[in-house]
Amino acid sequence: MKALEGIKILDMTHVQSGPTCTQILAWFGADVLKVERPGVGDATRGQLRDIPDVDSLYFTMLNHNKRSITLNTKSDKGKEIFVRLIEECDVMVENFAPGALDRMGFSWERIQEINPGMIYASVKGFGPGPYEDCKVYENVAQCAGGSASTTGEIGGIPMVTGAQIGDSGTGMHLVAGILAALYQRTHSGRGQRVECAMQDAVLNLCRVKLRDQQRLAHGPLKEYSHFGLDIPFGEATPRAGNDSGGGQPGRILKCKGWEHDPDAYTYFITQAAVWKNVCDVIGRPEWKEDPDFATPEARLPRLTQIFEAIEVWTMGKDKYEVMEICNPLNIPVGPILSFKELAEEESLRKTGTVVEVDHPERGKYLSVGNPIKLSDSPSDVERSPLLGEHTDEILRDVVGFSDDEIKAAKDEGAV
Ligand code: CAO
Repeated sequence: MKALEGIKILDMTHVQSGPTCTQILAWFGADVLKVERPGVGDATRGQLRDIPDVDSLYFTMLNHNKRSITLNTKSDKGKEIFVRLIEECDVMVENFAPGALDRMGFSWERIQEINPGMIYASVKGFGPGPYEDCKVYENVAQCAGGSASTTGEIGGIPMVTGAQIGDSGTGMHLVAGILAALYQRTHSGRGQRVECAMQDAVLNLCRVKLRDQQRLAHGPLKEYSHFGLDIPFGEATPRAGNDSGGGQPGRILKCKGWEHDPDAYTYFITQAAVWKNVCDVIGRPEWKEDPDFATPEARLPRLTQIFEAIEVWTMGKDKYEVMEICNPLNIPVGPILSFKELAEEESLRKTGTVVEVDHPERGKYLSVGNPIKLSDSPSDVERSPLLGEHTDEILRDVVGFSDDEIKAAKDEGAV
């Protein structure tokens, strides 16, 4: 048995945020029925294609372990089938533009009438307020959720980050809400509405920046590079390059080969508890007792000088050597790994975090498997469905249609 075996998900999601959520639920063992418009499907099937007429990697990497049914939920017959699916499913997940499901005739009130046990989960760009009707994509959420204003070089323009915190980040938040609602339903017997706004999810992931915003009222943020460089703080949490977001100062430093390898860098944290080890490793034993360097407080105005000295040492080692030397000394460091290196990393293949999947039309490709490991419910990654691949099967097994009814639905263009 898988953790969510027996749970049926009516998957009305598209693009990235919603599909991330339902893919995790599928990996936990839920039966995810992805509803797609006949002849069209999820827009990402055709976006950023690397092979002509084949489902894109964008689609395949976000829709593993799901079944696909095509259904025109705006036609009369399609609505009738949709009602049957709502009756049969435990959770419905959607990330359409605000109001799209209401316009189809399926408001939350109507869904509750059809199935009082239904958990109805939505991603929207913004929660209730001035922007609630806006359509939102990843980078808009990163900007509106505080990430962009706090990411980038000191004095530089706001930057978005490669981590899809707006889309996949919100999808992961929604997973947590759905699982909590499923658990509450075991006591209450009732479904409920689960809502997650992309702005809120990004803001949650940037929680420490709101911490710093409030600390600013009480003086400079001494762990930021600005402090040692005498750069004045403004009214808001600033962009801070690669400064550590926590209480232990850290920076990205060059390693051997940086001149020709764009990823020959390491993150290096001057953890207070192992400061003496840092001094020994970089060949500055005198800093262990020097009052200008011996305590974390004394080091704060001198962080740039300190990291420059550490970088002289890291530039003589490759990023893996830095890791091998520092790890036994409990000095936290991390090599900057490229996607080429991650794709080839054997340990990630062994844990199923990076998997090779076979697809009937595109052949073999790499994907990221389930990053959440359950000891009693391992995740096997199965390829994404072709558009409408399981329409007949779902109409028969879930909706309860006979072969004649399936044919009639097809003739009407409902599926
Ligand atoms: N049968 C019939 N109609 C269908 C259908 C089906 N199976 N599936 C979808 N549709 C219809 C919708 O009802 C909608 O119609 P109306 O505009 O008439 O209501 C229409 O298709 C398009 O839906 P949409 O407006 O959601 O799609 P879009 O491409 O214009 O916008 C997006 C995309 C992502 C900006 C928007 O869906 C959105 O803001 N979603 C919420 C935030 C979000 O998740 N953003 C992340 C996107 S990346 O993960």
